[in-house]
Amino acid sequence: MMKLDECLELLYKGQLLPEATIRALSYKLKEMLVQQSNVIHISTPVTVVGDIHGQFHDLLEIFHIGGPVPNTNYLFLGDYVDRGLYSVETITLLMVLKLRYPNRIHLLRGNHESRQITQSYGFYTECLNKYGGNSKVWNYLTDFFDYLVLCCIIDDELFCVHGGLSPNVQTIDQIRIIDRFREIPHDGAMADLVWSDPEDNPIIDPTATSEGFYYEPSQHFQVSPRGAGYTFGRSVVEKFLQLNNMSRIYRAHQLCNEGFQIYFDGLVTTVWSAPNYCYRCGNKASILELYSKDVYYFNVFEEAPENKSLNEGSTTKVIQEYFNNDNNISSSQLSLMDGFEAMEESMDLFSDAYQARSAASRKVEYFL
Ligand SMILES: [Mn+2]
Repeated sequence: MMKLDECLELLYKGQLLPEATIRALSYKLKEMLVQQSNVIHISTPVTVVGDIHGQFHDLLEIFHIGGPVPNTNYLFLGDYVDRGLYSVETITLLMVLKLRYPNRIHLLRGNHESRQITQSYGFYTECLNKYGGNSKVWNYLTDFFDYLVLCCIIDDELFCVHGGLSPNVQTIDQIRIIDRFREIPHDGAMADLVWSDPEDNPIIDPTATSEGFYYEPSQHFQVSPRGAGYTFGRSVVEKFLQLNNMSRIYRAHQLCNEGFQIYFDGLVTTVWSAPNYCYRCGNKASILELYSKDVYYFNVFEEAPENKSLNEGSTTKVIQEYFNNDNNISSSQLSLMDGFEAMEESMDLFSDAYQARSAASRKVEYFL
């Protein structure tokens, strides 16, 4: 097996590791993580990072603005893969850093660290594309995902998780007894922790009479528009924090235009770390630098220059070529979305151009 520092050298240059090395890394990490509780405890100072989604150049930018491992401690909140073009590079770099500096970097599981989800949102295809049509690397990596921890508690009072709370979880001890070494289930506590979202917008009902036009935001658990997990309101959060002697919740999982979003007067904060998400959303990103439990700084950043050249290069060109070559339907009759779907039928699924275009075509509102 390659030495870890040799792996890091290759990865920081953007190169791929050999299949056998990824197999060994996955095995070693599983050995390490099987020893860890579902809920790990760490201390400040630590920098909290939200979704990366295969945006490898933006991950390098995070280490640039936030400091490299091991000089800075990091907690990643999950969703390392899918959608971006460099999920393999992203997850393998984080894996090697975890093995090399196990106490300096911690990785939680996101809803995309799943066999089922990665088959639909790009990671499976990317593994096949980068490893000669062979799915072994995807198998090694998704087997490793089953060992990732679910939650982290910082300084005994900041609760961190990818998605949010669950109607099946009142106490943190109930999280500790989940059998997490498995694919993420469709429902139940483990699914909710990686899928749920806070909700504090008033619900507007256009059919209501004038005095009942604005409904109070729900205080409780509601069905999620994502089709998995729940949305949860302020009273759910207050009850959970009080019962567990926690002061705040940090989570990721939702795109934020400014890179972070604060709910319920600061009881819940979303950290989002994928700038210009899918190379098209135009959003900022942030990392949350926690110096102590009450002293922190949102380090906001924009996309790495490499993404811009990617965006102006292959994606735009493919889109233009598609419309230029289309003789049957005038482009004005096609919405851009329809055009992308029609195009997917005839393209090489493993090409970077396909991946870039398909990432660019996805909706973001309720994406998984
Ligand atoms: Mn997510």
